[in-house]
Amino acid sequence: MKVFVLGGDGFCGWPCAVNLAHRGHDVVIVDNLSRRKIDIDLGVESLTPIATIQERLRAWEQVDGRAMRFVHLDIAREYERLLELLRSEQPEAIVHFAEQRAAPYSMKTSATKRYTVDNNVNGTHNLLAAIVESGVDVHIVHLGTMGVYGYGSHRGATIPEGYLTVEVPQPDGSRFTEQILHPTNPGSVYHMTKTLDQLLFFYYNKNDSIRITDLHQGIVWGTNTSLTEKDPRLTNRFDYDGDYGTVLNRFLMQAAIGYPLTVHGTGGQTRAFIHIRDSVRCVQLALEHPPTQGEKVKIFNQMTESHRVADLAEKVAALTGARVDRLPNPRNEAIENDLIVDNRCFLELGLQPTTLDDGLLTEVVDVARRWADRCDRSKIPCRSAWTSRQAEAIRTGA
Ligand code: NAD
Ligand code: USQ
Repeated sequence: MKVFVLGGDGFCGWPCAVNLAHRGHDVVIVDNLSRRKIDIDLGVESLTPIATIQERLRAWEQVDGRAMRFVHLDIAREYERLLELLRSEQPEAIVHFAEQRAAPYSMKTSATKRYTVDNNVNGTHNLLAAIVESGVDVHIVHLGTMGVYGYGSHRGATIPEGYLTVEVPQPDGSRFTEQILHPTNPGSVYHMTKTLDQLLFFYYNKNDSIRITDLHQGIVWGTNTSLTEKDPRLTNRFDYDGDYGTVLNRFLMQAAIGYPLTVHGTGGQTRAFIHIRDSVRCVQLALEHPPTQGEKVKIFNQMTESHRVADLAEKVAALTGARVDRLPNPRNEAIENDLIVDNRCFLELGLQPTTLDDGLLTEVVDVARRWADRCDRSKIPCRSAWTSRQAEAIRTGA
C-alpha cells in the first residue's frame, strides 16, 4: 500500500514510518522539519543525537533494503504542492502526525498560540480540502489526543471511544437517544486545536464521505523501537526540555542525571499513557482496519494505562533513588482528576499492551544516562505559564 506519513520526521512519526516500510508499504514521508527548527529557536536538542532526515533515509535503505522517500512540504502553507502530490502519487492511506504538539509551547506567547492554531487547523483543513479536490480515495489516520475529553471530573464515568450516547428529553416527557461526539474540554491552546480537528473530520466525513480514523492518543513514553535501534543513525528523538519533554520521559531522564523529579503541584493529575512501541503498533492496526465507505469517523482511545503524576514520580524514585520535588504548577489545570478509559477497540484488534514495567523504565533511564552530557540542565524547568497567575507563582515559588 502507498502511505504518506505526514510529520514522519517526528518522535511518533519516524518509528511509525520505518515500521510501515519494514512491512513492505511504499512510504513517503512529508515533513517541513519545523520541529527541528523549533529546537534551534528554543536552544535545545533532543537528548539522543538524531541524524538529519537525509542520513536517516540513507541508513534505513542500507539496513532494511526498502527505501522511503521524503518530500519537504508544509501542509499548512503549501496547499497547491500538497494537492499536486496527492494527484501524482495517489496514496491509499495518509497517517497525519504533522502538528505542533506541545501544550507548554502553545501557551508560551501570543505568537506561539497563533502559530499552533494556524499550523494545526490549517494543516488538517488543507489536507481534507485537497483530498476532496483531488478526488483520491484515501484513508486518513490522524493522531489526536486523549486531552480532547478534558481532565476535569468525569464523575467516575468511563470515557467512551469518541462518541457518547445521550438521552434527549422531549416536551411531551418522552426521550430519544442519540450518539454525539463526546463533549470537549481542552486544557491548552494545543489541545484546543485537536478538538477543532475533530469537528473538521466530522464535517468532511459527513459531506464528502472521507474515510477517517482519529486516534485519541495518551502521553507517549519510551524512545526507540526494535527497528530504530538497528543503527545509531536511525535513533529516535528524546525530548526532555520544559516545553516538549513529556512527564514520564522527563522523570526518567531527571533520575538518570540526578535532577529532582519535577512534579507540578500535588501530582494528583491523572493521565493516560502508551509506550512508543504500542503507538507504532496501533497506527499499523488502524491502517489495516479502515472504515468502510460511508462509515462515520472511527475514534479509538490509543492508550494502555492511566496513572497519577505523583505515583509515577514515586515509582521512578523507588527504582532509581531520585528525589521528588513539588513545584508550583505552571498550568491552569485541575489539581486532581479521575480518568477511566474505554480502550476496547485496539484490544479487540489484537493489541497486547506494553505496560509500565521496571525493565522498560530502566531501559529509558539507561538511554538517558548514555547521553547525560548532552543535557542542558537550564532547559529542564517548565517556564511556560498558562496565565499571569501561574507566571507569578513560578516567579515567587509560591
Ligand atoms: P513531533 O513534534 O516530534 O513531530 C511532529 C512532526 O510534524 C515534526 O517532524 C514536524 O516537523 C512535523 N510538522 C509539524 N507541522 C507541520 C506542517 N505544517 N507541515 C509538515 N510537517 C509538519 O510530535 P510527536 O510527538 O511525534 O507527535 C505527533 C502527533 O501525535 C502530533 O499530532 C501529536 O499531537 C500527537 N500526539 C503525540 C503524543 C506524544 O506524547 N508525543 C501524544 C498524543 C498525541
Ligand atoms: N507534568 C509534571 N511535571 C513535568 C511535566 C508535566 O507534573 O515535569 C504534569 C503536567 O502538569 C500535566 C501532566 O504532567 O498535568 C502531563 O503533562 P505532559 O507534558 O506529559 O503532557 P501533555 O501536556 O498533556 O501533552 C502530551 C503531548 C501531547 C499529547 C498529550 C496526550 O505533548 O502532544 O496530545 O500528551 S494527553 O495528555 O493524553 O492529552
